[in-house]
Amino acid sequence: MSDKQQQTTADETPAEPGRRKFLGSAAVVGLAGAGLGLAACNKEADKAPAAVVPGKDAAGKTAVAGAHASGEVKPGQLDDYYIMSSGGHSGEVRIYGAPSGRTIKRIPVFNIDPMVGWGITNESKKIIGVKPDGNPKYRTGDTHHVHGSYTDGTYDGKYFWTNDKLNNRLARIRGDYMECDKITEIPNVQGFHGMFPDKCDPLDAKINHTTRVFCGGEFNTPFVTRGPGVRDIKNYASLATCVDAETMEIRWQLKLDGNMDLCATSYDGKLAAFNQYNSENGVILGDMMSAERDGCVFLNIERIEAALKAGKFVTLGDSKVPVIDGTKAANADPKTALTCYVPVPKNPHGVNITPDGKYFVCAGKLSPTATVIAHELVLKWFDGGLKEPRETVVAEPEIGLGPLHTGFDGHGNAYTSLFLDSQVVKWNIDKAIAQFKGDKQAQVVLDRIDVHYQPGHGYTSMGETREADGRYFNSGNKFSKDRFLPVGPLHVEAEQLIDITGAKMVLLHDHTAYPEPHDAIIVRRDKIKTKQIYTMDEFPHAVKDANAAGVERKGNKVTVRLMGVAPNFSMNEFTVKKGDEVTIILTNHDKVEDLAHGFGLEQYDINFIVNPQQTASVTFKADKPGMFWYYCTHFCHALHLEMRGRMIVEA
Ligand code: K7E
Ligand code: CUA
Ligand code: CA
Repeated sequence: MSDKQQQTTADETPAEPGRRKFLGSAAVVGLAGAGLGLAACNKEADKAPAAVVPGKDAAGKTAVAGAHASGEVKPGQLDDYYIMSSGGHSGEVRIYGAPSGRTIKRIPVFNIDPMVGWGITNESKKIIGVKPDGNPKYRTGDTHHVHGSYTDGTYDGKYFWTNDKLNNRLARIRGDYMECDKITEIPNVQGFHGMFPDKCDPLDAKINHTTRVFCGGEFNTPFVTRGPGVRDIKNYASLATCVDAETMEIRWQLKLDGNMDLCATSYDGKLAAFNQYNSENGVILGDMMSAERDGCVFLNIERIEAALKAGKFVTLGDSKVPVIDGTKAANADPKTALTCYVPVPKNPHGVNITPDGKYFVCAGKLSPTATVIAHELVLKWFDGGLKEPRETVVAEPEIGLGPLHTGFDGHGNAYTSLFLDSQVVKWNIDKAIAQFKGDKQAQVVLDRIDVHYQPGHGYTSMGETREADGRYFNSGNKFSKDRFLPVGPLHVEAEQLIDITGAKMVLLHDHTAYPEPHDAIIVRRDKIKTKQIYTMDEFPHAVKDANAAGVERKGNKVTVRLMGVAPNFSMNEFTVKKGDEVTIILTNHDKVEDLAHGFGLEQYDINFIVNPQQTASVTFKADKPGMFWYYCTHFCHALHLEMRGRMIVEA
């Protein structure tokens, strides 16, 4: 940590955003107080981290500045948390370790990845979908959010979902193999942005786990009219979509006024909230910024499901998805309304729910405020107990410029990224509510820390669960100039891990992220249970033994069944004819963890791997005659280079 950083972590007048006076570092250490914050943390750094249960200290209490408090994870040690991160327009999902910031995995989802063969193997193409020519239907995507499945209000490690803003798809990642297993294309929308799984079922008290995933449409798009009417914005609307978590089929869509940006769901399953920055329904920037207030719209899930059951929906174009009317005009009576539109200052970005389930926090973006909306008051509005939706607002503190996303520590504090201020601000929710009620003495803002630079998303360890533990806040910064070695025009993104165990936030370290992550979640490591070896039976087409292996011809379709056992393929040579459609099926017979084989076929643009006990296949046209080596691309053995064979294509 530089001296500059120490000096800029403190703010003499935290309640006044925009006016900052900096204390000397000595004063900061003094302020840190009672064994927490800077002084304590630096001391902790000198000790070797003790073995602890993740999230607990050695005595089993919720950890404060415990293992790895310095952010250092020594060689051979494991991280305490998984950071499941979006990859932005790389189209992938990444896994980092926290606190180290080490990249542990990149999961191809909407992109093409030659390393694992995503978009190249038949199995992955089946998930992505193919065009008539057999190529993947899409090659690109734009992931912004990753959220996990819940049981009892916390992660169960079963699934993770991510959105594709570009081609409007929802993808699911299996928590056991950490691989994408399903992708659903969402009809009738553009700019599918915010996404959040529900946490339990409001219709069935016995279901305390995720059964639905809510997806927002950020861009208003032509709703009914196709053809010349597509230019007329009077025909535009946005749709929220509900996807079944298990089947990944679409259950319903809901037509809304304005647009949807981010999403959060309540812990009781009753509400899903979307912040809206374009209540104006504009198509140019000036129009989208014209209103002083936009909104946060709440969906009453129970009532929407009832409307669906009662057949109160239409369908659009070729799509069979039921579309229900959630517009303001159709939902004026609170007692029957499906939706509640709460006015929130100018172009808000981000909506998050507190770990106790009581409050939704919607950040202002163009307003220096965060709006706190009480969950029970939204329900009260739906019961007819409030006159105006705005009466659900219980606080609206000024916290700084360009507030975007908020994380929580489980101790009543919120941490909001301030894009324009290049800071993260820590503020207290109860104090903000007291201030809103008129308590002028209430000290709402507790701390600020500079980040480098311009943070977008920020999120806390377990902060989206009832088990928020207040250990780390990760700031996903959008600009990194001068933070890393210059590498030409394209800059890497700067992720900064902040210790939030003390009264003052402490920057632990910078780590890099290839452009360009948005949201992520920090999941305690015991929540995730992965399998490192597949079961051969999971693959119906597995090449199980020597009898199954070999070459089979049916007309001009040739199937080549191969086994891989380090350092050999089961065949050193096979012959096909020019013009044949060749399918190669490869099963990895090694059972040793970490022993993958690859299959690269020279000049045929084929490249994929098989993990232990996995089967994968490719299909291609043998359109070039000659001899082509196939070789193992993944280092597997001392004789890995020798693991190869020849494909002869006869003219
Ligand atoms: Cu980048 Cu969540 Cu798409 Cu905010 S979003 S920063
Ligand atoms: Cu098998 Cu390298
Ligand atoms: Ca607006």
